[in-house]
Amino acid sequence: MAYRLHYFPESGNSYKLALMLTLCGEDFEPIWTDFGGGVTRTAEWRERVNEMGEIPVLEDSGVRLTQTGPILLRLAERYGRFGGEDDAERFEILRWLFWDNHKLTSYMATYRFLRAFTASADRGVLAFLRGRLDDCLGILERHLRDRAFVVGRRPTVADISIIAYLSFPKEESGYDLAATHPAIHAWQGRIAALPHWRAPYDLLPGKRLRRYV
Ligand SMILES: N[C@@H](CCC(=O)N[C@@H](CS)C(=O)NCC(=O)O)C(=O)O
Repeated sequence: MAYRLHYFPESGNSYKLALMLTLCGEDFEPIWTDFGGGVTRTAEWRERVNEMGEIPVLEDSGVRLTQTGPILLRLAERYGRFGGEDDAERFEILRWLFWDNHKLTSYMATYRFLRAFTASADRGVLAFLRGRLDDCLGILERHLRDRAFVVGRRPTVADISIIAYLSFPKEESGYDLAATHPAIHAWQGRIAALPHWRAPYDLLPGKRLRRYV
């Protein structure tokens, strides 16, 4: 398989796919994209690359795929790695992928972007998003208190999806999970110990967005 990943380094959604491919022992060609310069908002990019105007886009032997949830599931099936072993596990993986896309990733991506990568974020908006995130992280912390991974006894694409935005430096997110969320922190250690694991900015190189914090 030949993979090309359209990404920008701060994109946790891109990290989900980069990490999955890397953990599966697969290479990909990184295609740095000028997200900060607004390229994904142009009509031309939306017509040519992704009608949804989003990063990441994974080219899989020339076919452009978007939305990390279904892409992760397809890769899990292709490589026989990080998928569910039975119907109950597959249901749980989907349940947590939907939760991550709708709640944790959505709030964290927006909060971190406003907090760290914009010049003057609205304090009221930041406070609202922080409250939503505190709740999401509390839910994840409770879930991980008595289990090693999000679903079952092995890591799955649910872990890879959920952990992505929690893997960037605490200076960006404003969350010191090692200090405040011990179960999440221990789970991060288990994922980081998987063979081939790499940190986000190792897998997603290139020019960064300007950071304001
Ligand atoms: N659910 C999508 C989320 C993708 C997404 O929101 N990507 C961000 C960058 S990490 C983006 O392109 N945002 C542009 C926008 O929301 O306008 C996925 O899983 O791929």
